[in-house]
Amino acid sequence: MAILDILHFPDPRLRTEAKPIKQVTPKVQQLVDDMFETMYKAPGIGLAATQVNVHRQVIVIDTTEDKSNPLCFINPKITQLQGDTTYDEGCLSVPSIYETIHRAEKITVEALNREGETFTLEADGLLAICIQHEIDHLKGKLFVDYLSPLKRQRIAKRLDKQNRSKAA
Ligand code: GNR
Ligand code: NI
Repeated sequence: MAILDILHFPDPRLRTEAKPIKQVTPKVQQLVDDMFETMYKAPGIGLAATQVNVHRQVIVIDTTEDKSNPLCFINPKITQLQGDTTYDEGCLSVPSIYETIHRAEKITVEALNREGETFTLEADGLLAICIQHEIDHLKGKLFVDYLSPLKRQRIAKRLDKQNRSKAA
């Protein structure tokens, strides 16, 4: 197991589109395990491979407080979207920024699990929001993209300074 480094906005690598996983090999399962460890340590409720600079379609999520529902989505596809909701979203790649974002309220998602088996999940509430947030990452999209250009620019400037002062 290993803790992986998380990229921070406005790092251009966060804009990379993730490619599908052809086969769920032990190496992919190792990535999933490292992503869970990285997400729990952060702590966060979700993590997309894009955020750890791996440009493959892999997501891990656990929205519970006691780490009791680890979910892994490989090659996820949303097959149904229903309703509208808003939530004050944050992102491990956009630290200390929280903004109200509109999303579908209820979704159906199809994916492969850590064993490479297909499953379908209906989700609502925070889980549905988190799945949409993570699938955006795989497309190179961030929650700040839903804000006005001015707001996004201000956030980029602030984080760019932080990124520079942290770079070795
Ligand atoms: O930890 C996280 N919390 C969160 C809160 C509201 C909406 C989405 C999220 S996901 C985020 C972790 C993260 O950045 N995943 O990509
Ligand atoms: Ni995020």
